[in-house]
Formats: sequence, structure tokens, C-alpha cells
Amino acid sequence: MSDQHAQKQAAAKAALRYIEDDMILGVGTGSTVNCLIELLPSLRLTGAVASSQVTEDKLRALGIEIVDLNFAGTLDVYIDGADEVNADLQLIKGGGGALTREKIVAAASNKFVCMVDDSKMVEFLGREFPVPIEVLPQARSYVARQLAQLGGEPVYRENFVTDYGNVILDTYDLDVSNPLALEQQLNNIVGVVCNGVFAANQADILLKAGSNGVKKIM
Ligand code: ABF
Repeated sequence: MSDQHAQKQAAAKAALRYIEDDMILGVGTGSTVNCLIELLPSLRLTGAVASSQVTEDKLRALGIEIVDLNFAGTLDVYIDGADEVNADLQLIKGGGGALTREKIVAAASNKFVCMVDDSKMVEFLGREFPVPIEVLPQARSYVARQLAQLGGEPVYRENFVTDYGNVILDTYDLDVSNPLALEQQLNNIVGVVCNGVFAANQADILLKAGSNGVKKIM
């Protein structure tokens, strides 16, 4: 087992303390969340709201009841991973392409617990990892031109369609020095469904796993 995988497992184990009996839990997407999903059958959840079809399928296979967010009301807790995290707990997400559904569930939850291993921590968001932007298919070229005007270099994610039938532009070189402002600016481009900057819905609690254990940051 790689160190990184062991760290993801440790972060997932640490997240269990935020899950209470009879809860409807918001469950994210990705390899760290998969470590958490494996632990869920031993808990007494009422059900889960899934942030992607992949997660939904995994939860169902374990016998966990899937709840439609429209009938769940505000969730107490959403637990998910991230692709990059800065010191203010602002994130880039969407490497797995589930950013829109993830952002919806995060917005509908009182507490967003984010689990990462050390490798996800960055001083500046977006310098290494591109900002994934979900776009309506017909608007792809228009949005790409708008992103180029902002200094970004959009790369069309080939052979990928989101759960909502849209496409993704992984956008390099955007200036993410003010994550909240950029998140809003990207949302204002016609044809953009959602972007992977999570500043308005940043993490409330970060569980950061490293070689010395899991550190909680709030
Ligand atoms: C999801 O999981 C995505 O937003 C992100 O792409 C990924 C995090 O990576 P990992 O697979 O390492 O958990 O939350």
C-alpha cells in the first residue's frame, strides 16, 4: 500500500467523527472519498446524498440508501476531497469531473469537511492544477475564447461527458490570486455551468493527512 493511499485512509478515518447516527450524509467523489465509503456500512446512516453517479453506484452497492437532495433539506455534513487546497481552505476541485454536483451538495450543507493528503496543499491555487470548468456543449468554443481573454489556456477534456451531459475545459494559467473574485467572474461567462474554484463554498474543516498523522485545520 502506497504512503499516499495510507494517508487517504487515515484522513477518511478521521472524518468519521463528523458523522452521527441517523444522519443523511453528503458524500463526495474521488479516491479519498472511496476510502470513506468503505467505512460507511459499519455506521447507522439514514442515507446519503451522492455528489456523482460513480459515488451513487458505490454507495448503493454497499446497501446505503440514496437520498435525492431535493428531499433531504439542508445537510449537516458534506465530506469530500480536493485537488488543491490553500491556507484559507479554498479549493480547486473537479479533477474527476463531478464539480457541479459537488458544489451543489457543498452549498446545501452546513459543514464541508475536506479530506486530503499532504500533496494537495499549495501556496497558490491554479499554478499547477488547471481550473476545471463545466460548460454547455454548444458554448464550448465561445467560453474558450472568453477564458483566453482572461489569460487562461483552456484544454478540452477529450472523451468526457459530465453527469449533466456537459463538457469540461481544464483551464491553465488563470490568475487565482483572488479565488472568490475569479469564481464569480467565471460564473458570469454565458455557457459556463460551474467552475472548480471552491471559494464561496470553501472547506469549513480540513483533515490533512501526512507522515505524522492527520491534522485538523479550521
Ligand atoms: C473530488 O475528488 C474531486 O473534486 C477531486 O477531483 C478529487 C480529489 O482527489 P482524490 O481522488 O485524491 O481524493 O472531490
